Amino acid sequence: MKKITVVGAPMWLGQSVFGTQLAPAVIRSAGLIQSLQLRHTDVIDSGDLEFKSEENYCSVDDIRCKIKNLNPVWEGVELLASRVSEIVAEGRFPLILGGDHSIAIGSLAGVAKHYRNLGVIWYDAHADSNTMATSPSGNVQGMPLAASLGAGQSELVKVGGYRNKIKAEHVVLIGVRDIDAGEQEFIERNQIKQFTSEDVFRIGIHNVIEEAVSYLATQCDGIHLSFDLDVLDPSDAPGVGTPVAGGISLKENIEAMNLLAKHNIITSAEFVEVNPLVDRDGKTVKAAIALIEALLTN
Ligand code: NNH
Ligand code: MN
Ligand code: MN
Ligand code: MN
Repeated sequence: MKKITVVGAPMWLGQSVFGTQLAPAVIRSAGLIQSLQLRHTDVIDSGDLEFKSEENYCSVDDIRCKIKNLNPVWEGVELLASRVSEIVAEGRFPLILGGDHSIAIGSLAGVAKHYRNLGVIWYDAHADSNTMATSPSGNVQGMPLAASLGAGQSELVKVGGYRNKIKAEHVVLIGVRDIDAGEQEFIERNQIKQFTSEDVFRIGIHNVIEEAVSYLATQCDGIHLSFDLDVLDPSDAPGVGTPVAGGISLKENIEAMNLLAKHNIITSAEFVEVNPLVDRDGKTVKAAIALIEALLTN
């Protein structure tokens, strides 16, 4: 039984496809809170943070404009960092609903304060290890892992008032299959452990999770799960801004969440990148709920 606080982070300015800001409300209206309350006696829904929603509000000659919407994204993730830190300080499990993946900068800033060696399982088709120098898009969505490791734009690196939230040796990427050249270099230089989608097909999701858990469990005093729905095959999760073919099925991902639940090692989690406006038949919303239910079964 966990004491869970759900917080919505309705961000979309970390990328360009309008709609991810609607995910927390849609996921709630599809019954997430009630479903969690069937499994846990102490579930608080603390609502959505209030984020600004105007695009590009820095001047064009500002160097920071190379990063799309830097100011509002930065303000938003600072807010999230404070809220998440409070939740952890209360001894509760933060369940964060994105929003695009830029919010992970805030989640990790809020959580990592409370741990000496926070581990991270980063479930994603992408590596999210770009900096302003390597990003092909300027989207903060593609930078949160690098920023949390201390690389990139100083505002993003210093969210929560400190740098280097996590160490590269405590990160495991799962499901990656669309890595930019600069990211590949970053991953190799930092020796980040990764299981590509090919690895998952080759050795099976069960073995991947077991390996990831034994890699992290001995070194870490907490593990944050950052789950980008685009890790799923687009046939199971069409409602994301940047779908990538050849993903892992919903069934296998649920198995993965069940295993993580069995090991009882996840101490905070976020589910990001659901975009209800490009979803089909609520598939991606329902997938997110099924994954959360599997992770948080007692
Ligand atoms: N790597 C690309 C970029 O940095 C795409 C990132 N998109 C994501 N990341 N959805 O998870 O722009
Ligand atoms: Mn991502
Ligand atoms: Mn992604
Ligand atoms: Mn270590």
